[in-house]
Amino acid sequence: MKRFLGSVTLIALSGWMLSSAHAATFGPTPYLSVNDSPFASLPFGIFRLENFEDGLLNLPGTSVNAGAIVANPSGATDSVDSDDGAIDGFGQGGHSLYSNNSGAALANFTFTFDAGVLGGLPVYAGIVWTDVGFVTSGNNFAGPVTAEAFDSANLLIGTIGPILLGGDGTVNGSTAEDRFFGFSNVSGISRLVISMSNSTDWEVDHLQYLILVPEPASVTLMVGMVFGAVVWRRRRAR
Ligand SMILES: [Ca+2]
Ligand SMILES: [Ca+2]
Ligand SMILES: [Ca+2]
Repeated sequence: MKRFLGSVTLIALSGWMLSSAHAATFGPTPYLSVNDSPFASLPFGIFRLENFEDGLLNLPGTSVNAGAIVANPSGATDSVDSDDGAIDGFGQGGHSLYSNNSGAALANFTFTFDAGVLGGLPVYAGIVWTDVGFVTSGNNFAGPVTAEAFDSANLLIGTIGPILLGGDGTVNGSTAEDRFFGFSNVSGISRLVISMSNSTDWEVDHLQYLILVPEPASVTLMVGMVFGAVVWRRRRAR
């Protein structure tokens, strides 16, 4: 897991951005790097990104359905473009999460968030669709993609799609077709699902979420800052 360090210090517990709507959907929108995430630059919360570049899904409190495998760099791998060090129209030099057509053959990736580990459920969560290869209906290298999110009571928060993706007609890692799907929910997102109805040979990347609960180290830092300010004021008062 590669941490998105730029957001670690952005901790403000105000939910003002969420107050205008209890739930919303984001995308599908083009995505070549984390800079294309609508969540990464929000001025509050803790943003976490899983780009699979260490070969693992090891984002805290996050799991995926059995059978999903991380694809290593190869001619057929379709990572988010920037993960191989250059936004150049291709993601073959990065890692992605693959549906394992010859093994588990997944028609969906289901990401589950553990509120106990995270200290609360994400209020924003997203995933990037990057490629499809062989299909069971229609034309190869294209198919309908649907994303859904659910709350802690397993109620549907929202649905995006189905939308036909795969416009490049190849499996050679090209990235112009890659699309971000995301959700927000003020009471939390417990599960994020992305699925294809005509393929078990496809890839996703850049699983991401934002939580409003500070980490213990951050709490310590905040408490330390508040304490320091109180001491400073007392000394100044004398
Ligand atoms: Ca690239
Ligand atoms: Ca990647
Ligand atoms: Ca692609």
